[in-house]
Amino acid sequence: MRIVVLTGAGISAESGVPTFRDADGLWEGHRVEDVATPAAYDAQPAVVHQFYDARRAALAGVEPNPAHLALARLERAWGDDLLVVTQNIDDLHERAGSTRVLHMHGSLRSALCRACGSRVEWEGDLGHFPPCPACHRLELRPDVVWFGEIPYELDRIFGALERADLFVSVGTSGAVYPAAGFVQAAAAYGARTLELNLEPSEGSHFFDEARHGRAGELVPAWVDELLG
Ligand code: BV8
Repeated sequence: MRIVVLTGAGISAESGVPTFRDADGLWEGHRVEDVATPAAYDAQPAVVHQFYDARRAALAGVEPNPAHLALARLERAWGDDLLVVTQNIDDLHERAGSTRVLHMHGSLRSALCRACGSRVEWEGDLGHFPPCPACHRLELRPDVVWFGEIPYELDRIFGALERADLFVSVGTSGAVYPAAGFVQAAAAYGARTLELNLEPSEGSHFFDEARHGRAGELVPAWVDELLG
C-alpha cells in the first residue's frame, strides 16, 4: 500500500516548535506579509533574517517527538512505499530517522543565493549577510518558500499523490495552498484519506476518516495499527 503523509506545524508542536495559529503562534507579533513574502525581504531583509535566524537557533533546543519517531519507524517497515511531504522548515523528521522527506516549503538548514541560485547547507545566522560560498555575493536568503512563491518538489508530490493508496494529513490547519488541496487531489486519484489533527482542519470534510487528538498519541497508534 503506497502511503503519502502530509505534515504541518502541529506535528512539531509537542517538541516545543510554535505553530502558526496558536495564541503565541509564530506569526504573533509579526504580520505574515512582514516576514514571509519576497516583498518583505526586499523592504527589510534584516527583520526577515532576524525572524528566521531565531527559528534556526531554536532548533538546537528541540527534539523529535513520538509522532516523528513513529513515522521513521514506519519508513523502516514500508520503505519506498512511504513518502513524507512536510510544510515544516524544521529538521525534526530527519533527526527522527526519516529519509524519504520532501520539504515543500523549504528548510531552515539551507541558504539560497539570490545572485547565483546555489543552495548551501547552513547552520548559523544569515542576518550578518555572509558571502555566498559559490559566487561570494552577499545575497544569501533563507531557503524557504514565501507566500506568492511556488512550493518545491510539486511534480514529485503530485506524482506520489497520483500513485497513493492512502493519504494521511497530520497536524495541519489546511489553511495554506497548494498543500491544503492535496487531500482532494489524492481522493480524486482514488486514495483513501485520513486526518490526524488536534481539531478539525479547514478541509476536514474532505477526508474519509478523521481522528482528533495529539499527534504524539495519534500517529504512534496509527503506525502500530499498520505494523499490526
Ligand atoms: C503559491 C514557509 C503559486 C515559511 C510557508 C488558493 C486559495 C487561496 C489562497 C491561495 C490559493 N493558492 C495560493 C494562495 C496564496 C497562499 C495561501 O495559501 N494563502 C493562504 C494564507 C490563504 N499560498 C501561497 O502563496 C503558496 N504559493 O500559491 O504559489 C503557485 C502554487 C502552485 C502552483 C503554482 C503556483 C506558498 C505558500 C507557502 C508559504 N510558506 N512556510 C515559514 O515557515 O516561515 S506556509 C506556513 O504556513 C507553513 O509552512 C504551513 O504551510 C502554513 C501553516 O499551516 P500549518 O502548518 O497547518 O500550521 P497551523 O499553525 O496553521 O496549524 C497547525 C494545526 O495543527 C492546527 O490545525 C492545530 O489544531 C494542529 N495542532 C496543534 N497542536 C497539535 C496539532 N495537531 C496534532 N497534535 C498537536 N499536538
